[in-house]
Amino acid sequence: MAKKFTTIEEMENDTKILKVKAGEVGIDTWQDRAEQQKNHCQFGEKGICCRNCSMGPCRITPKSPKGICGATAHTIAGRNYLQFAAGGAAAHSDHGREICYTLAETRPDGIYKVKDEAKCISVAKEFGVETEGRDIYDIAHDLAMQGLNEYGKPFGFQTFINRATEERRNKWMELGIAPRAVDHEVTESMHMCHMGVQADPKSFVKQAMRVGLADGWGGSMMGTEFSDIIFGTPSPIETEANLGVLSQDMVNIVVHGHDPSVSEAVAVIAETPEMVAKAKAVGAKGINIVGLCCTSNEVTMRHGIPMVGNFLQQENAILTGAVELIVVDVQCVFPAIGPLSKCFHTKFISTSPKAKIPDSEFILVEPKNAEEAATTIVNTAIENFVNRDASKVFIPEHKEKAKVGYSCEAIIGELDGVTNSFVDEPGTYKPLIECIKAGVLRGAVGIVGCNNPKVRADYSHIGIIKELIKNDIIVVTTGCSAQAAAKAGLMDPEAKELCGDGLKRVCDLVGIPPVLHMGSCVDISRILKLTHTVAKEWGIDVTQLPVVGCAPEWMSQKAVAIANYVVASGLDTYLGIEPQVKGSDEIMHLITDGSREMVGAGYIIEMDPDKLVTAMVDGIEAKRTALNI
Ligand code: SF4
Ligand code: MSK
Repeated sequence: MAKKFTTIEEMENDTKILKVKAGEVGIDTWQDRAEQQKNHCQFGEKGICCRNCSMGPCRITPKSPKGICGATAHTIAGRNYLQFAAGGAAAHSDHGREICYTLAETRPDGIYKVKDEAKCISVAKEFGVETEGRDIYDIAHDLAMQGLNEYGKPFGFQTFINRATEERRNKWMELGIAPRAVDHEVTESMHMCHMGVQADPKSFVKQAMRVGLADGWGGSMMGTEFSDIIFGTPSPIETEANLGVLSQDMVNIVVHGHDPSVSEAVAVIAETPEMVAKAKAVGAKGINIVGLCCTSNEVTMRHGIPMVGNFLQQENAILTGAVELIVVDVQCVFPAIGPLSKCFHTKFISTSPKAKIPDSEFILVEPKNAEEAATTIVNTAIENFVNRDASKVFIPEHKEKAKVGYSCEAIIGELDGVTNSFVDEPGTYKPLIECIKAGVLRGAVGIVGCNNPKVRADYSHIGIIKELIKNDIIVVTTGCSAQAAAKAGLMDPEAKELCGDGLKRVCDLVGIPPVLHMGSCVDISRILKLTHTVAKEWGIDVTQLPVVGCAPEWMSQKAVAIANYVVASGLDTYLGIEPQVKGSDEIMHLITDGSREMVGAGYIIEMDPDKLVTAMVDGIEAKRTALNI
């Protein structure tokens, strides 16, 4: 019998029921607050409000076309845009820095170990760390120091740019946007944005690319690779997604945020027989860890821990009344979780000094105390199980099966399994390239990014992905987009039934779903590595690949940093939410056609998801025509 996939309407109906529950306990949710925030300030929307000094704030109107200092709409919008990108690069890269510190604390008998020794050695070699005849932990600790050095080294560029194609590196050098130390790029961006410094629109856009590249090929890539070394490089694994993964009769713990160090420790401790026995002693059947946002992506890729939801589902998870404890690290955590958790028995624990949240209990989790802190957290959840109020519990039944864990290494591993059918070159993407050349696959799209209340939650992600796979375009995805796809069943290998004939054949042969989960937001660095390796193996520039990026529902500063590094890395990026620069036609030109002139790729901005996906398919077909394939 043909599989029935969860529809967006079914998900919205679950949300509606949970929203009624919110009303019953007297708490607001994002839907209420989005309504209250309407209509957004147009100066902010257009990027032409400046409050970079106390002579202002200055706002640009036809009657007041310049700020008090003389800054034009182009300077102000460019400055705001660069600040946005720098904020995103800072957040991602600081996450990567924390992972370096975790790597520095790995021990054979500790909670953080070196799980992927081969990757530790190969990455260490890239960083010039001596590996011959040395203990793996000595190598890992030296690598951690080299990684930390990438943040503040006085000279040179990010080490990982050596993974990019020569053409891209030359382009970055020629334009003066090759990424130096991560902290240097963030600081210089903020300096440029200070009152009375940079005023040239093009320079803001170029620096936004540079700080983005420091994120993508620096902080984020270290976050990904070093996490793989510590927690294991993901390989295909089965899991489930959506609110139905919460359990009626187990202790439910939600992990939320981005840095996997906390969630990994919690997952390891929760699996111990002592903890399981404790949970049983309080009447539960066991411990059920589930994830939200990118922390979820990290632990699902490595342990198959179910995904309870994405960004706009964080309140829904608590509203089920079935969550004993939610533990958060950094980024994308609504402060609203504080008052909301108080309406239920849910314990809310924050763990990073960078993200203390009112109405949460703060338990510091650092590499040195992670085991002890995670034990306290899991114990707190177990003890709280008896406080669950059955009359307040509603767990929607919807959940979908998903096959996740497609790191670059895993994709190559899957291709190797069928190399003889295509081309006998194991350890390469050659079979994939041959499929694209032959037209069995028309191309690939990397769909990433958040939810945004400005558009229907998950609607664009799911609709666009369905249309792409129908057109034989394979999808790789990360972040909240990955979770939207998983909730809709698009990561179930059965989703091949929704594909065109070519992609369906590939899914059958390789044994993959048509939508590949590549991880969290920092793991977009995996997509950089994949596309640049494919371009090298194909022998063409990245800009020529029938491959594009898409962020249909983005909202965060991190998304702008990502969009900048994806474009500067040579891939057109399709945005379903407008960047806040509309008040300056110069900046708007520079991030679209202007950037195409500079780096061979740019943004395509379209709020209508149907038109956005049509533009994407046309864009891919145009690249195919240009390649004569
Ligand atoms: Fe106004 Fe210029 Fe100050 Fe901005 S920097 S607030 S435009 S005076
Ligand atoms: S969690 S940055 S809402 S993708 Fe990475 Fe999701 Fe966007 Fe946060």
